[in-house]
Amino acid sequence: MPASSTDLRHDWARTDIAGLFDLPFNDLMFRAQSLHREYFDPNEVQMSTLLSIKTGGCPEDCGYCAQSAKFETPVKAEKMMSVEAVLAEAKRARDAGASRYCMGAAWRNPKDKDLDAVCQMVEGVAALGMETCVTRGMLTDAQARRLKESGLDYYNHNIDTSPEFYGSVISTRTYQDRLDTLAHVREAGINVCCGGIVGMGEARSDRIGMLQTLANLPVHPESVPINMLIQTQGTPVYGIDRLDSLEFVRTVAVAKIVMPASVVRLSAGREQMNDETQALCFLAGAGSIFIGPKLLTTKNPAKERDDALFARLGVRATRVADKTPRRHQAAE
Ligand code: SAM
Ligand code: DTB
Ligand code: SF4
Repeated sequence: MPASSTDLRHDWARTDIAGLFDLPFNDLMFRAQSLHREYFDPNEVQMSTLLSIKTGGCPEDCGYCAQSAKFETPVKAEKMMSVEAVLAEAKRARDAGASRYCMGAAWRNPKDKDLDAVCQMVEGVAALGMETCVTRGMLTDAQARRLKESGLDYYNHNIDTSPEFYGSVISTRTYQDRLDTLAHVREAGINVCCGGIVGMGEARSDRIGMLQTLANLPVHPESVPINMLIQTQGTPVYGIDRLDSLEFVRTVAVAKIVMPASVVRLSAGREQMNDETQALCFLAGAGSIFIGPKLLTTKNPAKERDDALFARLGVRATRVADKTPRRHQAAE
């Protein structure tokens, strides 16, 4: 077990991770929170805001996603937003307290012309004093280098689930394609944001497999989003049984234990969670959330609800000046 920053592991066996999931809940929470405190201020939460810069019409078939052109969903394809419109939204998000702006596009892999516009958005958002994050599908090494040159801080690209379950959710790109993109991002010197999605009917063994893949990457992702499935009519996973909220909290806690220096993000699904479940996620070591009324295409809690929750919990926003994960990977 990692006991300190000098001890980050990359050789997790599935049985080790299964043993963590099986711990009595109180022991699991104690372990996760104790490790979290070694690396982070336990009462600070980093806040990002998302914007969909190119919505819908995506050629991929991710079975959870309302933006895939393969499914009949309420989300319709739109053109890419202009650089000016994106920067106006980013300024609003900064003024509402977000320290990072994440721009998402429903592309399989972008054309060079589109990448030019994304680079201008990154430069403009950075000039507003915010960290930048982009998520827009697969990247070649040259594209990753180009984004790095524009000043991009983070690239989000999730492995989503275990290698075995992956094929029942997505058929248009492979697990290896995703790992290749992550390697290009890492090699370009961009911080990696990589996690997954739970509540799609996967087994606990798949949640274990997903966390094993993440924790055994050569360098842990700096940011690890754990998304609770938001169900949208028309997607293949619509109507599936909701994952037990304590199993979701366990997943957050185990992610923290296997990657203690990473920022685990309580990502999609907060709108459907009560305050108590969110509080347990913070106790389990979640150190980051999305704020603002919308994720990409779905609802996120309103500012008033989040403000009330943070006040009840005594949670503060991480200041931009404190943005670098403390001691991250220092001993690797
Ligand atoms: N199109 C890009 C891609 O897939 O790389 C970026 C955007 S995609 C929306 C980013 C991640 O959001 C997905 O990998 C998935 O983990 C998560 N996500 C997408 N739809 C979701 C949903 N309905 N509920 C929860 N998480 C979701
Ligand atoms: C991530 O892991 N979750 C965010 C972000 N990365 C891009 C996206 C959540 C999307 C939820 C569904 C929607 O709003 O369309
Ligand atoms: Fe496209 Fe991303 Fe949705 Fe998959 S998750 S269908 S790649 S927008």
